[in-house]
Amino acid sequence: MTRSTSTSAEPRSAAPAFDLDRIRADFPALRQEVHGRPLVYLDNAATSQKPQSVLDVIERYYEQDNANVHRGIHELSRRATVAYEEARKKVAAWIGASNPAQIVWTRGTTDAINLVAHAWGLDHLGEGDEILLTVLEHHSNIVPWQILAGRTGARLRYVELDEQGRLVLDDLETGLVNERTRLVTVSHVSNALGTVNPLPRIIEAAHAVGAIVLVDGAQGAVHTKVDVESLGADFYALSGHKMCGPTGIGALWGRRELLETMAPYQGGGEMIHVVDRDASSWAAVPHKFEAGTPNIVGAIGLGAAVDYLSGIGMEAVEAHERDLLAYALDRVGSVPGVRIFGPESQDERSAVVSFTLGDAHPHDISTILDTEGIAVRAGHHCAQLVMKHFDVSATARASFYLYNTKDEVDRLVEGLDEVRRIFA
Ligand code: 7TS
Repeated sequence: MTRSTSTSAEPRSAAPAFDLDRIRADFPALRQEVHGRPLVYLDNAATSQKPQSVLDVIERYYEQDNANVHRGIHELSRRATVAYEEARKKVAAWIGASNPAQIVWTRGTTDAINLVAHAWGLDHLGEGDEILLTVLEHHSNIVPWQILAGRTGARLRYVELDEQGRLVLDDLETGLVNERTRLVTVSHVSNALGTVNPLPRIIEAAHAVGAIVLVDGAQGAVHTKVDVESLGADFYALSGHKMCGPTGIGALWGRRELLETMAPYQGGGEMIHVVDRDASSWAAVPHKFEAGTPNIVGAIGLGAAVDYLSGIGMEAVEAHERDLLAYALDRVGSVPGVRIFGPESQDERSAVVSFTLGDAHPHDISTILDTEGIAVRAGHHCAQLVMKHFDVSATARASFYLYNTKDEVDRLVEGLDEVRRIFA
């Protein structure tokens, strides 16, 4: 993640100043009490809250424009189609893709990864080929490849982690990436630890042996400005619900030559050119990968989320989160008995604090915090290989977003003091 080193006194962009009170007021869900206390929502790596502008766009679509896309000549269908395709352009611009046709709508990151595993993997992998993953991955960037390996005879290999939860990349140069490697798949940012992976080095090593690279961007584009074209990966996957958009929508960006030569993922309406009795031909990219009635309102809602985040400016979001993370690492780290997982250098981490507290089980930590109105996630975070690496069954995880405050970090720390009292 590129970090801005400028201070808040220096103008960074034309975006308006970062006004935290105004931003919080945009999110209705933040204005509630939970168990009699003002909600402190620190489970943003799981999903983010939604601003009013996104909720309004969804409501307006159903009230006024609801129709199926790409099929009707009538006015409502025209409006729905225009809004749906405009949203695709917004997501493309958001991640630096010059061609919106390279954005395939999916249900989310998981669906995008499965799309690549099926539509690319089944045709390109065989016995003896290697898929390189990392121990840091979310299960959705492991299990699809295991299934694919089972079907094709390909072998899975892993980049290991060091004691700080960073990828051991020196292994890339000593044979882990080799002439048998066909695909390297890696997260931009770890959901379990917040580790920010050095993508350029990984992409360079993969491309040097002719392998393609998929980046799981579920926790990446959410927090930082991404430019897929200069990044140079072959696929980038993201989920709308983690970046202020609705659930059930996400996107896969892919290199055009790959998307064009890949087989369809699913068959059905809208993905065909001509259907005959025994065979059919396919619609152009990206529609070839979008069988059936899509999540129209999801796409439009994600477009509104992109508008919202663009209006604030990702540099400002990043600077705020960086400041908050420094404060949280310091405050949570000073609670007696706390062990924080992940890189020591803040430059190598994103807005996640994954921790344990003495002998308290993370589920108990989370339950006690919940009684104080504080939402954190406890468990393996769909990253059991990471837990195994650190020899723990679970951690508690506070994950931050643009609307979180230092006061909320203080509330978290007070909650942890309560956990300590109970377990003393
Ligand atoms: N990859 C990463 C790095 C993730 O963090 C997640 C979701 C996914 C893939 C899957 O995304 P989905 O939108 O398709 O479900 N991560 C989490 C989490 O940390 N807690 O709940 C979901």
